[in-house]
Amino acid sequence: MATTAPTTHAALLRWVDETAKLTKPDRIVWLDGSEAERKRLTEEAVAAKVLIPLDQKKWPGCYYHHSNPNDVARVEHLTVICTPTREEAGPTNNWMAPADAYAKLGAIYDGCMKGRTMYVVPYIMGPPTSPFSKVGIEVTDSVYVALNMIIMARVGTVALERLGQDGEFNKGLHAVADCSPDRRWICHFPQDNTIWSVGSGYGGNALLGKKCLALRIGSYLAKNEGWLAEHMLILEAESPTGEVSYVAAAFPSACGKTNFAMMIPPKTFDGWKIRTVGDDIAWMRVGENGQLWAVNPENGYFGVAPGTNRKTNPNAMDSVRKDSLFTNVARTAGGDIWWEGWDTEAPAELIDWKGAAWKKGSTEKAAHPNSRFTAPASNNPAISSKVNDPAGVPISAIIFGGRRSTTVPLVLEAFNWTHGVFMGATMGSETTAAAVGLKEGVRRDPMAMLPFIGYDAGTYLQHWLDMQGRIPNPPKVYMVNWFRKDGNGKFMWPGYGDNMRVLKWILDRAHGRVTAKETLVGNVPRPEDINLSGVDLTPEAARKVMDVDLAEWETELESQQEWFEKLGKTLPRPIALQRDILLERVRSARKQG
Ligand code: SAT
Ligand code: MN
Repeated sequence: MATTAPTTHAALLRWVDETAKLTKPDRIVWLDGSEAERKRLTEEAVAAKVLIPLDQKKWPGCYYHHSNPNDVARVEHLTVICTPTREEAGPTNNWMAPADAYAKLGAIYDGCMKGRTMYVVPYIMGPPTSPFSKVGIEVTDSVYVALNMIIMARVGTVALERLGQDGEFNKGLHAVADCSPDRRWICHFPQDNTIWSVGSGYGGNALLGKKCLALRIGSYLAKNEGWLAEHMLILEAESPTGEVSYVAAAFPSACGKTNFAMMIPPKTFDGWKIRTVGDDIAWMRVGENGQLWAVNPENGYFGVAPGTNRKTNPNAMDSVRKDSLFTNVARTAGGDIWWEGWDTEAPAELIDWKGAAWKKGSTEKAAHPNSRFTAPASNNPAISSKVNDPAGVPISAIIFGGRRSTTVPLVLEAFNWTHGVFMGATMGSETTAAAVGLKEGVRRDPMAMLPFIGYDAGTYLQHWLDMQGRIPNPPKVYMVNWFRKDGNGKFMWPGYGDNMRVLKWILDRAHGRVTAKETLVGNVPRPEDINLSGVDLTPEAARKVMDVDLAEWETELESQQEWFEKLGKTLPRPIALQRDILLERVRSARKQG
């Protein structure tokens, strides 16, 4: 931690100086990423009542944070792509002209750090020695944000060293300022490699390396440089014979990415090991053998707490045992924590996420549905040994998944790359608590990237199509759905560890070991090729959860029209044609009965 700049990078010094002139902090502190610094910042945060220590015997190095109750999730309606033209941002993003955005936010930043400390957080997204990695500098007025960044990215001297005298860096200006929803904006300037975020301290809005750099700015860079920046977990699967494979999987926020990335296989899969490379973001480039190689740009997990327990995700529970931060979960006066979906029932009394007394039996939730843990990846007992490999890991399969109570079967394999891109482009999901102010129901969420594509969505889909020409050895593409419900509104598939059964089939297919059955909308497993022994499922339910119902698919494909119209004239023609072909075939099959 230093109050004089530990760098001679002229452009960086100039930018920090300009930022300080605008925000007028009392003190500037540069982070070095040391253990001593983390301790000191934590003590400062406790003294300022930003953090509350948990019981240090039970939760060593763990602290609690209540956010402002008005600031608990991403704010898509206030998230803006600031490109010279509206067309570059496209129909799915909010847009502001760069000059207007700089002026509007500049007025809010003006003097907003008076009386406060400005933390300068140099960070690397990606393994420190990887050519894939990117350096960012986040300037923030929030010690809570600085401490989260220390967990989520590689922070401090390591980043300044990588930057050298004149390296390229993302300029991220963040201020919680007065945390007013009326003065809250998350603005991205892809052409300037700049992010301006104000008025929120929440993860996806404030930890600028995550959604803002690794996905929104990242996707823009990826299109220009010929790679993919995606909202995907990366997992490693080792079979009992020692075969190691990697898959990348996209699910919208709060649909179980962290659980899938840390899955424990069921008993009948004795000898299988699942390890985590990443739980939220994948940067993928063409590498050796013409395969797609992925790195996880992050260094920690910012996971949804409710529903996480020793049964659903023991590796996550182990990951949060020490040196972790908890935001908006429930706590006890004695420094313990609890949330809905914990292993045991709620204690008689809690302090709820707003800081109010809570009694067992209350109809209010004790933890916020989007309450989070921030945990160092190195705490995960199932971490892959490849997380710091500069080359990344070779991807055998890409999986797209949504939260759908009907229509989408447990697993569906794409016929080819274009069909796979179509599957990703038309992914739908029922809304969750990870973002505020969304209409209930199915929203189309291409590649789970709707809130994160930093440019025009149709152009993004074209980029996906174009990648085929760059990947000599492409992964196979799948769609999965763990969330199908029966006639009584009950989930049919047990999910969690049992998702291994689906993953095993995907790996068998990816390695060319089993055949599949072709349906009109994609390939599905033959019953003998998917191991359902020991799963809590009647044969009838097993059939239903994997069923392709053509009447439902006709409705599904018809309903995609509205989404395609929204995408407008940059929607790639091959994607529109995919839909036409599928719809024609489904209609004629239904006519024939
Ligand atoms: O809230 S975050 O954007 O950080 C996490 C998520 O929604 O995926
Ligand atoms: Mn996410």
